[in-house]
Amino acid sequence: MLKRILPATFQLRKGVVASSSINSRKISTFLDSEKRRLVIDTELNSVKEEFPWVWLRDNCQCSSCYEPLAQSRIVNLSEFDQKVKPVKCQVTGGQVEVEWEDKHHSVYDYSWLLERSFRPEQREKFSESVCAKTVLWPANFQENYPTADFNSIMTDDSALLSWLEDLDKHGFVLVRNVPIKQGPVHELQARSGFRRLTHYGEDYVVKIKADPSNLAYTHHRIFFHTDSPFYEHMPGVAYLHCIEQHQGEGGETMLADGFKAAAILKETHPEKYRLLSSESAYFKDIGDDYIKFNSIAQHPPLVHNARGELVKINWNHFTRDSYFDVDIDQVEEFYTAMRCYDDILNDAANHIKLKMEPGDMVTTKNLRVLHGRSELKGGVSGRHLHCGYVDWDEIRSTLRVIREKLKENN
Ligand code: NM2
Ligand code: OGA
Ligand code: ZN
Ligand code: ZN
Repeated sequence: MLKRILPATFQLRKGVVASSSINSRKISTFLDSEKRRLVIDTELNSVKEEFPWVWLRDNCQCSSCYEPLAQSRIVNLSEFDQKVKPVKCQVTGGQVEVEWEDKHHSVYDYSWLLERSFRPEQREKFSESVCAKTVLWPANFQENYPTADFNSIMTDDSALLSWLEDLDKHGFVLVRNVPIKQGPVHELQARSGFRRLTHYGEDYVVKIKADPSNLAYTHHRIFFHTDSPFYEHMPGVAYLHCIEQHQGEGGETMLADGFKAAAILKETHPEKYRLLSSESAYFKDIGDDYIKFNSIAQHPPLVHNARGELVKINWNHFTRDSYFDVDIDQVEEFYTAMRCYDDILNDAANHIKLKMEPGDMVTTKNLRVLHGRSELKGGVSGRHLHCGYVDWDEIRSTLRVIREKLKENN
């Protein structure tokens, strides 16, 4: 059952399980009727493990409750009494057996239970295995940003893993030595997940176009932004492959760590941070490209998850709508807060700048890192990027698949 890399403390415990200590009853269990929990007490570790009865019953692994091939629960919440009580429990041969008052019988691997410990430290470890802790860009990021080699990513699973881990940790990796033609974006999308379709198509070309459907297709500068906040579900990673660069001045890529800028805002202007987290703007995109589109979504600029962690930035002045669903008394404060965050992004200490060369590909986690482009001076340009997106869920999934694959091969 146990497939993940286990934290050190856990391996110790697994060792205990594998030994005869369970059979020699060094591990005791008891039923705490007041708290309605199964308590497991090991002699070797003073820490008690406690499991709520309702959770144990909900996670019974027997064939009437769980389908192992589909790894799915097959009993509905309505199909067991949430107040059901165990009448007996015992630990034998690495397993914890529970007999319930309704005659149901459950068996859990001891190690399986410990992995799912409710202790905050264990929950934190699991949470970090689901999503890497963000590493904010250090002051010298301009000189030290992560890079990856296209060919290595395509042919070597450890190189693929490093690229995706860097993307997970830092939100930006410059991929180098990419063949200078349209195509490699598709190869990298397929290697890391699959294409995310948007109303600009399953890929898109950034060039100066005669009939631009987006500001990106003009010579104008594009200030710091995350792509497509006009969607409820924005694309997770943007792949921007340079096939031809602007010959004159401009066309540089600017990148800013939106989470770092937010941390600075929180520290220096907590009220403004709160406002950008609790009030929303509309973002809209109307036009005709891959399909005729009229997209509109409402988001706070700073989005947090149920753990209170910042998880997503919605920042795009060129698609921010003029409709504004904020109490009229808060409008000025909202603008001041936006301006303050934007100033932090624009502070040279908080962003990096690079002018891609043909064969470079910017890969950027769109939920966290803001990108921009300086004006294509002169207005006429052969600059040509081939671009695409992959959803962040697919990147996280591929990360885990490749980790497992590399572990199995070792
Ligand atoms: N493009 C480049 O949010 C945006 O408008 C970003 C998206 C047109 C696919 C640009
Ligand atoms: C975009 C974009 C940057 C560039 O296409 O979304 O931001 O360098 N382009 O042209
Ligand atoms: Zn069962
Ligand atoms: Zn963009």
